[in-house]
Amino acid sequence: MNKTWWKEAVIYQIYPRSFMDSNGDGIGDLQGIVSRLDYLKYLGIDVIWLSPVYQSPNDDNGYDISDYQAIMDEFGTMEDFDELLAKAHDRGIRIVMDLVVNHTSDEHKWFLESKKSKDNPYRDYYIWREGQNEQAPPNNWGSCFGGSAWQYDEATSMYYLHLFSKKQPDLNWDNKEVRQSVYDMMTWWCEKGIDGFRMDVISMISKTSEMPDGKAEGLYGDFGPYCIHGPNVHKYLQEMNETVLSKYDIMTVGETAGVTTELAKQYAGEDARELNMVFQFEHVEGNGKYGKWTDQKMPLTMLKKTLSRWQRELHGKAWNSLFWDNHDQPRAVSRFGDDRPMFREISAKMLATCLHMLQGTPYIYQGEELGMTNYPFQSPDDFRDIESINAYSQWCANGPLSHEEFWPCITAKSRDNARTPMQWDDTENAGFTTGTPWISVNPNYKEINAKAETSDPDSVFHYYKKLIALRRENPVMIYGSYEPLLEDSEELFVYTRTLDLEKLLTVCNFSDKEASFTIPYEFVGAGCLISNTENTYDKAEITLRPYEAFVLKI
Ligand code: TEU
Ligand code: CA
Repeated sequence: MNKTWWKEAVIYQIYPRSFMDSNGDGIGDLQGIVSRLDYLKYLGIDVIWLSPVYQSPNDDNGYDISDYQAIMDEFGTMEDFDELLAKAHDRGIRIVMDLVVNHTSDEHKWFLESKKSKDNPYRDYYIWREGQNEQAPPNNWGSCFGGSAWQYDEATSMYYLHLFSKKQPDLNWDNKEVRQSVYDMMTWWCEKGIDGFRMDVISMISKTSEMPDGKAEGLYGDFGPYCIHGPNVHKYLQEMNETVLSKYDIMTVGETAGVTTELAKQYAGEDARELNMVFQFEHVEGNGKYGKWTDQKMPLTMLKKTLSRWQRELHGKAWNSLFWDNHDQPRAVSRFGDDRPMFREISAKMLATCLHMLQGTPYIYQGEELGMTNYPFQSPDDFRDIESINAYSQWCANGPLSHEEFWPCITAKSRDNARTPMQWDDTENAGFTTGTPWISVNPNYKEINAKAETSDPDSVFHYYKKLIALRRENPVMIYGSYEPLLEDSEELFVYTRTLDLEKLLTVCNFSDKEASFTIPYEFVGAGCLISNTENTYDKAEITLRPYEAFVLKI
């Protein structure tokens, strides 16, 4: 297996709007990030993945871009960006940009032109179709954010496709000029010195030319089979790789909803000449009660089965990215751990151990390193995210479910859980802003914040710091092969990693009960690399505390 810097790196995701506000307008910004670079350096991360900072009307918080080569006014200027890049580089931290090119904003100049007339030079930059008749869109597809995936446009009496909000029209990747415009833009950023791209829904860029109705469960049909991993997606990514990516020492990670291990090897195989790695979602999707909305936990055996399959099937062939959460997911500790005060810290450390000992590049989402939790939503008015607002309306206010039925599901999964402000200290608004934050701060900031945790050696923060440091000293964490143990246990997640003569045993108790465990013979008496308790592991028969985790090394 080739050794590369991005396999050895730990990545930290910043959602700029919620990270740090420098000027008191309640919105996080680039100077805010600059002011916290030393915090990130102290944590020890190698790379920042910056969620979109481009000009945007913010229908979907920057994932609707109106100018790819300008910075969102609220976040600062291009000078601020250049300063951030330079100061990150000074500290040995690389910056990976979010590349959102499945769609643009409807306020992007390409779309403003495109909708003007059928013969506009930009017409074919987007996906326009005639309706089936006066009232009906071209087909029954529903958008990810509710409603039809087609929007009627009066100027030319045609519909355009938007797999996300109607302010996010999908680009037509079958148009060579679209592809060239995107590659030019990417080259411009690479020339600036950025260190890579996280590619938003990149598995959706190629659509089938026939667009039949999709299987409908509710009002709308599923576009998945016609738009995800479409006919030319690999061709376009290879072209992108040849035209742009291969010319720079950068890393790429594709967000590829619905990806299987087989497809991942095509997108991100060692010799694929497409991407370096992909985000897979099997372990965070599962089957919801109402679409994605559910308050059910995935059984541990299922979680392990999924992660183990990805570990084994990609080993030596493609590279995993490892994550529990991001800006679209609930908080890791609330979802996979236990955010009750008595268990929050220990379960957050357990989850960190479990993830960082797997093979792949770990991604830490801002605040995860503090064990930040889901938000205690009180009413639908608390939501800021378009997905949650639309879902509440579609399923509940104007739909089949009662508030009581839907509320536990939407609050468990709302993307706003991840988007509350970073908790820096115990002063007003958690030190995030001196103004009024754009989204409420989690009321638990007095206990859970960076200031308290950086000064407490036993904190979740210091545990992450230690895990990151261990990665530097233990190539087996990066390149070792993976073997699961106790696959049928609903309490314990246990696996080994092996590289030449080095071997690690990772044991994690995912339950709130004690669990007994027999340390395999070869590890009895082995050294302990890390543990989230003060326990020692020199006897074979042990009893793990609730959420205990440890790693032994021979
Ligand atoms: O997400 C795409 C995606 O497939 C989903 O995870 C989606 O965000 C939603 O949660 C489905 O329930 C990416 C971005 O990460 C997300 O923030 C954007 O809203 C979306 O693309 C559109 O750009
Ligand atoms: Ca600001």
